Amino acid sequence: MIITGVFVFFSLLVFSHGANPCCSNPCQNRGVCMTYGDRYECDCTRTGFYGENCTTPEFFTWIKVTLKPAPSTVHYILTHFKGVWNIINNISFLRDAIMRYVLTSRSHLIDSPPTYNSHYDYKNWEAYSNLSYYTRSLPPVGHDCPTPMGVKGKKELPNANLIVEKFLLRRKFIPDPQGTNIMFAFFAQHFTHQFFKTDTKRGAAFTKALGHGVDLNHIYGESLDRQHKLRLKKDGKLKFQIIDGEMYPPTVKDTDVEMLYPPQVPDHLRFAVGQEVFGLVPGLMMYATIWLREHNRVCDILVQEHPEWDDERIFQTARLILIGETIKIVIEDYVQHLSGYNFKLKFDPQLLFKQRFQYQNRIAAEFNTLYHWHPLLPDTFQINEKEYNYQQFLYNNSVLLQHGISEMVESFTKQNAGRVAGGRNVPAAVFRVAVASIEQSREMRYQSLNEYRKHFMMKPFKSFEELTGEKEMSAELEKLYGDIDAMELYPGLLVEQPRPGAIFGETMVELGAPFSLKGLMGNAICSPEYWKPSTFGGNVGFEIVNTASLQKLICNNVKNCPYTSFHVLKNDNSERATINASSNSAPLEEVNPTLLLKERSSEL
Ligand code: ACD
Repeated sequence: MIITGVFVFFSLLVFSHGANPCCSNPCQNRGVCMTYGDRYECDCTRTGFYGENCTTPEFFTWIKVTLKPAPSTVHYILTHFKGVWNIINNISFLRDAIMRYVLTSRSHLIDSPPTYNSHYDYKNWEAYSNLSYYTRSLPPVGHDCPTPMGVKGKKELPNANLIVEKFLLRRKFIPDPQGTNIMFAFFAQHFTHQFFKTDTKRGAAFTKALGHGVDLNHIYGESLDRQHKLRLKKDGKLKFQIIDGEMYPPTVKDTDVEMLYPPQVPDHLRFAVGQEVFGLVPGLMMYATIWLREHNRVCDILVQEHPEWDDERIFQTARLILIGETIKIVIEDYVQHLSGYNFKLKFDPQLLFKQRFQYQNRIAAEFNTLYHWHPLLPDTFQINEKEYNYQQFLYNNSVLLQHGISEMVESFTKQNAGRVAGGRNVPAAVFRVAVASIEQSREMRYQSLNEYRKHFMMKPFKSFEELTGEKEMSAELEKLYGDIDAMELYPGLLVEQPRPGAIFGETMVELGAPFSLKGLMGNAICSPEYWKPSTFGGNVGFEIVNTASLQKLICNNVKNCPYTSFHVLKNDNSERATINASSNSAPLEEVNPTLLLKERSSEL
């Protein structure tokens, strides 16, 4: 009786006023829609546009819009003309100016301070201040809208299982044409699991990673309690154990920290690290081990520099150094590789010191969703001569001890990862994860792919054929969704036509780059007050940050200093020649990493 009454009340409320006029997203160019009874108004303040729907450009906006090249043109220029870029890369004021432009133009697309969350589609203090939520770039579609995408498309979205089966599931492994390797895939998974930590008990809208960025909680633990359990309390170091003369993480028994392992895993293989899920894949534990070694190595250096400092200060300073190293590696190795640019990206916080830029970050739910790059995963994992299927590989830390980190690095560097965009490349092993990505996006009431494209300054797709660049999938998608303006974000990103020879389509880069660069450069260590030698224990620590690279991280911490990179060897001989020149057989103590790196510098 009461339930019927409540239903009638809400029905009257919705139908007596007609549908919410903001459901049709009438306000363009980032204008904000607000209802007044049955009417709406667009708030065009500081959008550079005016008029009822914020569609008329002000004079300077008109000039900017007219002169602004399309993202595809910019991408083409950045990925071609290698000779010209080689010159520009060596003229520091030009390289700096371009990098500054990349950073500011990307990060200005992210609202900072953050605005909405998955439960609030209007600005309010709760949404701003409650760090347990992922923020949102676009507010959720109103519950009172006629369709899940607002007003476009059908009343019900197609079955999520069907979408994954028809468009996302791998038929035959499609290697990434940019040559991305498994070393990259595991780095991505390891690195992002410090800020994508959905609080599944509370729902997809919530996060357990309250630092909202690169704070290395995946190394040091999210809580102070976990951190202290992982610390040795001597010379700033983390606890460790030595196996066959090499450093590995301590066990759960040694630390008393919680880790997720199935019951059959024996005690001696229950390694304990900052992130509780890293027992899942040996690739994650490999990186956890490498960063553990790096932390303790940096502590040794700091102790030498500062014999007067206590354990706490050495620990805290080493953490800041590792944060700096991570950001440097992510920009100059990882994003550089993904971009495919001939322009050489640069990590230099000083570039932003005279710009309008906020040193804060809030992880967005959409960033988490778009980062579901499961097509990267291969069908099996190859280490040296041995091939592991998923069942043999998952939760199997014995892989680390059997092969050692050096062999793992060598093998993962050689193995191709899959192409992310273009459709049909998600391995069957993670079928459920892909379905969950779609279902959670719906639970959070994401707006359509085209609304996200507009928000990130791209033209909306006019047809499914324009989205996929082919006829078969696009015809089927059209049947299921009915309208290109009702296409969902996550499946849209994965079926999008990749750029020529690239891992991603346009939308992934144009959405992913702003979230990434804002998140990396918005870190406190990049701010003017932090970015100075004393923050990092002096010039020696500052130099560690400023010269960090993936290859150096490996050389300094892995026996035999194996060659590594985020891509498989290219087919050009120059790369092979430099690697052959530096044989991989010298033990770490005998190698001068700097010399080795110089030899390898043409590829680094
Ligand atoms: C640019 C630089 C090139 C961008 C190329 C690809 C970007 C695509 C997706 C995101 C890539 C990487 C994410 C890396 C780091 C995330 C850091 C988050 C920190 C909170 O043209 O702008």
